[in-house]
Amino acid sequence: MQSIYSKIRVGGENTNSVRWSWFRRFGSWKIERDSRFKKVDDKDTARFESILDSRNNPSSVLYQKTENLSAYNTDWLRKYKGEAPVVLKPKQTQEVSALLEYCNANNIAVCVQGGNTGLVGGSVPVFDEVIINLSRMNNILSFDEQSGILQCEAGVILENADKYLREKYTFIYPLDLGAKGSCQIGGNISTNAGGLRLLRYFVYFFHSLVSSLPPFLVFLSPLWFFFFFFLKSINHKYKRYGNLHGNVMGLEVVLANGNVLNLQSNNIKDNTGYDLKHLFIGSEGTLGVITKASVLCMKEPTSYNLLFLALPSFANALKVKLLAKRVLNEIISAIEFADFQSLKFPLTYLHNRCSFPLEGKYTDYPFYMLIETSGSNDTHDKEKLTQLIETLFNEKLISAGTIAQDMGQFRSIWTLREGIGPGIGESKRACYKYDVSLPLYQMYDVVENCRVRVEEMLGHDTIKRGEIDVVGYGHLGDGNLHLNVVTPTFASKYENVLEPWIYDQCSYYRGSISAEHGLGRMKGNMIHYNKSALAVNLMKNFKQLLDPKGILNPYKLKVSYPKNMLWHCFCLLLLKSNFNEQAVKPSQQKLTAFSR
Ligand code: FAD
Ligand code: 2HG
Ligand code: ZN
Repeated sequence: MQSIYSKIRVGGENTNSVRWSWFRRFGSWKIERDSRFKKVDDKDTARFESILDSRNNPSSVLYQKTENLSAYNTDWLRKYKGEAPVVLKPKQTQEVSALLEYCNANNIAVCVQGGNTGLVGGSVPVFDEVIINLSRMNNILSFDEQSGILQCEAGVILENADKYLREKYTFIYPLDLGAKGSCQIGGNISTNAGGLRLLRYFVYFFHSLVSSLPPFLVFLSPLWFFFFFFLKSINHKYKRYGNLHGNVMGLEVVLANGNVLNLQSNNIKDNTGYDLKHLFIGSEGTLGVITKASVLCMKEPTSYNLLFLALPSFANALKVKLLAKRVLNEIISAIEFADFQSLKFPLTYLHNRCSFPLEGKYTDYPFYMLIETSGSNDTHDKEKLTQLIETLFNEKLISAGTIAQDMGQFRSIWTLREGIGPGIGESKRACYKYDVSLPLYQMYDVVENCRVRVEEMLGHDTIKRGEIDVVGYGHLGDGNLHLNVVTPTFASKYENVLEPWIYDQCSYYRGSISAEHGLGRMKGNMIHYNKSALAVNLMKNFKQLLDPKGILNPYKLKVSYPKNMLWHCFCLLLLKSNFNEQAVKPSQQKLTAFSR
């Protein structure tokens, strides 16, 4: 049994992390069904059937009694299972509105579901919440070539939106991710999904008023000041690299009480009042159901290039990234990295879909990078790439490399990278996924620390024997690491070794415990690792305002403190001291990282 005072065993002692472990063990609470929520009965199902006109649309209401609902009740990782007795599939906004109005009036808890590709258990019920699944709301409504704004329903699958834009207008959707064939536009917006292409296609979205707002104003305390404070914190977090906050121009959202909030817009610029749509981007189905979206899309580049590089060390990857940004600058559209342990999975389990693009054995090189450029003049782009490759070889930063010769190779290399998660899935083992933001200089240290910890806690050679794999890959351009720990099964003996240790590491390095996948059920009550007590309290106020009965995605992304006030005050003190004292000196760490 691990001590409650478990410390970061590798990577330095950190008293703050000790506090966090302590907080988590005693401050977290076991999830129990909230007895305020009604269990669905025949009267409720009769109402659902009438709202969705199920007699004429038989697939709009599905029952556990008569159908196998396990695909809706189980998440992509097969880690979380809910028990929704019924799945509701509305076709239009008015139906979503009527369903929510009824559920709210009758205290029926709801789980909002898009493509169910989420990786933090947010898209499946925890207990018997009814599922509102958006897959039938899949119409593309309009596209304006002049503004580049696409309007569509929330259930449109990402790949379909992108295909439509490419084939009809030679435009592209500004987001790309491995789950594109199943995930939906609404789900992407609700999770504020990152992905492979956002490095480049984003728009700065807040003006200086917000970033210069003095924090002390919040103490004047009306809600709108809190709102500004909230926006300010988003602005800080996403200053440099892209996310959907920059590309979503408008939304239609159905609130918990059934009111339809129309925040749709065909304008790129619109400074009329508070920009409420940002509240719903990344809110993981807890503040409203997104039913429509207006998204700013880009003209399709006419020149694509992809470099695949092999490197001897992660430190070199960081140097390559800097050089690439200098030499390629405006044409870079993605910078990804993967260690060789990651690539083993797609190469072993998806070998019919991807192959290794370099000569020799893939295990010869510890790290790989993908650098994609997209532009409008292939000769110009290739010249820049040639210049970069020469510099990389001259400075001995890379061991080998190749450039995709045609679109076939281009796709095959991307499949190798996008296939890491699905490859792990195909191995039929369990996978603990940690999607974290870290300062780049420390990013791979955390993977190495994790290997040491696994060996220390679960027995030496656990990794060598292949019982456990610890792999690291991710969006280097965005400072986003995917640490995946592949184990034989999901079991507390593994989870206790990894959590809260990994979150403590993020805290220690001042990273984020969720870079792009959200908090969901997995990290629902761990928001305190990254947000101050004041910010969490403000979020709680918004939740209360928009969903006073808490029917939307309960038990996830929790923004409340334990009910006991004394405990609450204690937590606040604990958190406050954690935030003030958590001083890791980046400059020193930078030196350590490079002296190895
Ligand atoms: P779901 O999984 O159904 O739902 C996710 C959350 O959003 C839930 O909390 C749900 O309640 C809420 N939600 C869904 N639809 C709505 C709606 N209309 N209104 C309100 N709330 C809603 N994520 C990344 O960020 N970057 C990646 O590169 C990436 N790659 C992935 C690769 C693979 C192979 C897989 C399986 C997943 C990947 N993901 C990635 C995670 C996931 O695909 C994204 O989080 C995606 O945005 C989820 O969309 P979805 O439609 O499947 O939503
Ligand atoms: C990716 O970048 C996705 O491939 C999935 O965000 C990451 O499966 C994961 O851990
Ligand atoms: Zn990712």
